[in-house]
Amino acid sequence: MVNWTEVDQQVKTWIMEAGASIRESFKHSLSIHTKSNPNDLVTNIDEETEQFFISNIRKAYPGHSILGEEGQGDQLASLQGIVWMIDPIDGTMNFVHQQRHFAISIGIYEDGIGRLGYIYDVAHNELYYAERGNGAYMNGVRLPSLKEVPLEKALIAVNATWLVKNRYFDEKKLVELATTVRGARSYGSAALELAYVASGRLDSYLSMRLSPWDFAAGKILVEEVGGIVTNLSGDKLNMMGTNSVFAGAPILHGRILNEFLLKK
Ligand code: 2AM
Ligand code: CA
Repeated sequence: MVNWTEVDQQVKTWIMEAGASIRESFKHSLSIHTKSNPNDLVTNIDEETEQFFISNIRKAYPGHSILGEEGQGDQLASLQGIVWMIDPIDGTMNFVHQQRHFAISIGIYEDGIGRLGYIYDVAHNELYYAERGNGAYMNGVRLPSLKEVPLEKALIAVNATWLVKNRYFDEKKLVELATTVRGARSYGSAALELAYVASGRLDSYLSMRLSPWDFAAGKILVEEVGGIVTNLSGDKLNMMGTNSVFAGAPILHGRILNEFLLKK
């Protein structure tokens, strides 16, 4: 049996330690490389932070599996058992260019079900976390259930680059949505954008293509405050591969889905 209270205390200690070390790194120059394309960045701090979590998890919980953005974790054949989904720095481009608007994101799943989720806004020292069945919190304060807002009063987040022609989704539907709602924003960190949905700072978040470590923690947070997280077709997310992601309170989620995303 897993002692979730103990795991929770342990993760929070590690996150605070990693966050302090990332803030300290602002004083030093970064080593930046590119991954799949010239705009897909990774730094020595992404790699060192992932390694920090992985070595701690392996020591404390040798039976658990790890899925990490920087590839230092395990190759998983299934989601059986306990799986840690880690993004050491979500929003690496913001980290490099702005030293803010990035987060450490950790989701802990048991047999494919999200148990604990953490999103730490390192620059603002804001820790969002949720435990399945026990609510979601920001710096110890419980987050209320999501309030429904009408479409016309909704503030949504969608990456600006998806509003121009792209190979994943009909951009015209997204432009229509973005110009119907009250406002559209692009923050550049999927984890933070999901934390903002969970805390009511945003009413919905849409992305065309994310990996499990980008949304693992955010999904738990949003669901704990009564929200819905699916792909852009309204289907359940696949926790083992890339997905489009769409989050919001149930009525707003349904309206956006039916009136914009699924519209022929
Ligand atoms: P990252 O910063 O950890 O790469 C940017 O809109 C958001 O999408 C970030 O959360 C970013 O995570 C994520 N993302 C996932 N896959 C991406 C990719 N191939 N290129 C750019 N951003 C990606
Ligand atoms: Ca990421």
